[in-house]
Amino acid sequence: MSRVLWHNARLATLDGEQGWGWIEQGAMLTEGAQILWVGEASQLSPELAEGTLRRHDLGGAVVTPGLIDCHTHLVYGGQRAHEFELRLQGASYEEIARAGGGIRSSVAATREADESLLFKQAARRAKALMDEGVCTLEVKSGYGLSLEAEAKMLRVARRMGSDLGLTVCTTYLGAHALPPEYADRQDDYVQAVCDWLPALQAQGLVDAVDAFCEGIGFTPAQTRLVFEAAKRLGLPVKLHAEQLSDQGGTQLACEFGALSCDHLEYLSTEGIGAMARSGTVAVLLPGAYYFLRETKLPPVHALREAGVPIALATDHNPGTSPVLSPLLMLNMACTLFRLTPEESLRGMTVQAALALGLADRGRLAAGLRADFCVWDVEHPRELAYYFGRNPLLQRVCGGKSSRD
Ligand code: DI6
Ligand code: FE
Repeated sequence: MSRVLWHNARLATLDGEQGWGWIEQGAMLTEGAQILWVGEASQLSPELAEGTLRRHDLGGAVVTPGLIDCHTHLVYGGQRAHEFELRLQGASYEEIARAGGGIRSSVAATREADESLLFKQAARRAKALMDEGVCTLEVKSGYGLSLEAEAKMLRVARRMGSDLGLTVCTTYLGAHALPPEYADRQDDYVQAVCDWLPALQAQGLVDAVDAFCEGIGFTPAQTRLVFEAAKRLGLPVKLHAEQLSDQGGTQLACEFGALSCDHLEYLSTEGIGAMARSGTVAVLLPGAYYFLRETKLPPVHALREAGVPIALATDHNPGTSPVLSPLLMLNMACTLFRLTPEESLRGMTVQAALALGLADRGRLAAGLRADFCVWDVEHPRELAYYFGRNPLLQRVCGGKSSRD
């Protein structure tokens, strides 16, 4: 297999518990989709470099691990700019949802859209994320809410993974909202969500299972049934938890060893303790916080103190976070949530990999996937500093450069 040398690079490997993992005069050797060696250029042994087919002089640019967006709802029909206008006139997100808008309006548009259109629209969004350095993307279902429409969404997500040159992890979010045909039959719907899961898994469409545990979503008791169905099939779980209120969903998710709990603005002290004990990642979503003009901050300081890993994601969705800029999320995590630039970059690399249960990426180290970004900056802290500027020079996913 062909070896490629990337040299004259300033590396932020993020390897190690803390710090940037900075290597001022760095080099990296890749072989196919893997990193073979990373270190000081002067330490590269001639034997290892032997047989190198190509050399890329990166001109002193900064290299970081490829970005990982570990929470998105990228596949859906239509858009909801009209609800944005309604909110500007004073309606709340909950009011719009209870009046049959919100998630359910995206469900209607998603059911209507044919698979090729859904793919085309979702691929365009994925490309926007990739243009800012995303190499790995999680995509949730949850706008189909029938077996066939959920399968359609998940197939679109899988196809993005095979056609676009990035890794896509799929998450089944059947328990996102109550579809109209189940009006006043919440428990029957939850049963259906559980019943559909084996078929979806058998089609290879599900990597993890999520639920929207919220006053306007599903109760912890209903969420438990979904998690039990996941557990029976050996699937990992994650949860939309404590976004608009404290339902105690986090403690439940941690009982099931959840990979992550996401949002967490209303997370309690008990919830934090449960996360620390189960090693569950806290995924913070500043885009939704900003777009809903929330004022209750997630308990960042307490999460940090408890040693809970903190990840960041776009939560791209048509209702509460129509953002397609992972770099803006780095900035907002600092300005709104007071993360440090280093924590924010770790949140979209090292910790985001943990939130997806992926051990083969998120840092620059020998043996990991060759997923990395080359940036036109002096120091990686600038990635969180600028907003509205995209300094990406090239993105390499599985050893393949966006420039080739
Ligand atoms: N993620 C979700 O699933 C809900 N909020 C969030 O941050 C709502 C998505 C939507 O309104 O379509
Ligand atoms: Fe979400």
